Amino acid sequence: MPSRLEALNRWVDDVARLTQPDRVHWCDGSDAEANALRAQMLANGTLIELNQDTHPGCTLHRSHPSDVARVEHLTLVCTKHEEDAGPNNHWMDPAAAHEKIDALFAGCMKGRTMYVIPYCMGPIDSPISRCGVEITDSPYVVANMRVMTRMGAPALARIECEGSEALARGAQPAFVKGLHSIGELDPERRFIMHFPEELTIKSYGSGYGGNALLGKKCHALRIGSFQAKSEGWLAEHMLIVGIENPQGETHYVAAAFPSACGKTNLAMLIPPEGYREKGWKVWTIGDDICWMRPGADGRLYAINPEAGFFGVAPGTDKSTNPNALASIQHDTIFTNVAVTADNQPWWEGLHEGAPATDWQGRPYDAKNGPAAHPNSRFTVSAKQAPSWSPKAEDAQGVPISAIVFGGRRPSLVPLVFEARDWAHGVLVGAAMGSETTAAATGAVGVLRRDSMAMKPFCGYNYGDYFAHWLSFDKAGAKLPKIFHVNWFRKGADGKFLWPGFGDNLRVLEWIIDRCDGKAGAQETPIGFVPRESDLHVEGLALRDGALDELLDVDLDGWAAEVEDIGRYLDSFGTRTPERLRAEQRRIAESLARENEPQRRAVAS
Ligand code: GTP
Ligand code: SPV
Ligand code: MN
Repeated sequence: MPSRLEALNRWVDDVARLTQPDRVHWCDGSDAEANALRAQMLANGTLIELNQDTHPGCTLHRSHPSDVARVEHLTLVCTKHEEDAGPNNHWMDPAAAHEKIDALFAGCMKGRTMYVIPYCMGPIDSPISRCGVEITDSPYVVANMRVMTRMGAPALARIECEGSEALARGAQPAFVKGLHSIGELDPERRFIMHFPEELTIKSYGSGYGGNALLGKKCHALRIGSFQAKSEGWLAEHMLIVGIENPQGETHYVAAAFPSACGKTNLAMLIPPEGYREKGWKVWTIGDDICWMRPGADGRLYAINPEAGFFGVAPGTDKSTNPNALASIQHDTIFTNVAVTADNQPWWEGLHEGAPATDWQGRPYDAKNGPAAHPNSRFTVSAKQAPSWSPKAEDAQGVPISAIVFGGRRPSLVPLVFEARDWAHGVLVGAAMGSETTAAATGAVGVLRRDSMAMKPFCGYNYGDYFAHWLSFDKAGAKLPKIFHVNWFRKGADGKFLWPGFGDNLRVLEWIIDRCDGKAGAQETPIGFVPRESDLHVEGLALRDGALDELLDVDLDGWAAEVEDIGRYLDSFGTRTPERLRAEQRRIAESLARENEPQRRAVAS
């Protein structure tokens, strides 16, 4: 069923000529197609059937042991001018990049089937949604894209319709073109190249997650952020969650945390018992990516461009994320988890069962490290989450009341604080830092700046990106308030001070009440911080002094932090907006003023 759109057929023909597959298959997204692919993958070992009595429809995929996470050092942004990619990206000249990667693609699909996957990111009828086509030689990618995106015939129809409209206007069809091959899975020849000016992605040599499911990070964030800048919207690495209070009012919150820092968990949070009894409910709109734009009333409206969750398995348990655990009991693809003796999926942090076979298929032996890979994942349709919101299918999106930034900060950064205004909030997002996690290859636990949790995903110069964020502050705008949270503060004993998970609702409640002008706070140089009495923590088992520590603003520590933030802003040179530098100076001066009386007191 090739397309009626000539530009699409021509590109598919060109790719087939380059990669030389034995067959070309256009994916229609039907059940019959999915079942046939699944049978084929079970037969050749790409998928392994899990216990069908306990986990009907569930399968396991073991990726190549060297191919288990995103590879940031081989992820490139290829803009005409190097400064447009910025120091936050690895850059290559577009012509050189095409030449280099096309040489790898040449003949790489011989003996394989080439799948053409038309997909839509976002509800199929939403004006905020955008379409793409991924060409891949991996049936595992097809199976995942079917869960993660609106894939198949309806997406193709939208691409054709938009393409004809564009041609009628004298413009070119504007779907995103993604070309992917697992190649020979050689880590030395593993490139993920983005050509934002051409709406093109080329990924070679990986079959894993964000490297291979091109609708996700490559399209919805790297190409998406670039499109968003030129069209006046935002493509962000954020969850979207609805918090319904006992009065039945729902506030929507968008939160940016780096990879493996708690987005899926917060998006599916179950309120603590006392809150549940009073009638609090939590609704999931999205767990990883948020596209938002100003509506006619000046508020920001958000959609989740994805249709499924590609979630971190380790740590998912009844006690931490019961909604996620309930979602993945059937019709789920597991990648790189361990299995129990009776063939059920297993990972570290799951309290039921014990591992018999590790993620590489070896008999489990603690000497080999964790049974499940720390970045092992589940792929599941969002519809399977008990907390899935009907509003997630709304073409107009949901209005955002608060934007939250956060990362893994073992020290210094309080549990929560509120920015004074939008410009201060943009600085708070730009200055975000977090310890690295297993979601990308490389060292784990190293503190790095990760502005708006977009370091690996911003498809252009961070300086321009900060300016784009600031540009939303204009007449008539009713922007969300901006906050920063830190669930990962540790005490002297190295243990987390805050219980996290469901109890994070206590912090969200304060955030929402601040938006409604109903909660108190103390003004400090870094923003508004709740006093102990402003948070509802009755009955919560916190260690002695923990809350005091969690809400403390260490002026000396912050003075050093803000100085470092200044150096970080300087690293983007003249692209960093002056407004942001002024904000940084304002906070540095305010910290110095606050410190002054203390210093004098110590001296006398
Ligand atoms: P990506 O899919 O990589 O973007 O990750 P994510 O941000 O969705 O992270 P996720 O919610 O999957 O959490 C990753 C890890 O952090 C899991 O092992 C969780 O158990 C743990 N985690 C999540 N929320 C909390 C929290 O509130 N406190 C603590 N201590 N750990 C948490
Ligand atoms: C992340 O790393 O932020 C993820 C997983 O959400 S991946 O799709 O592999 O990028
Ligand atoms: Mn993510």
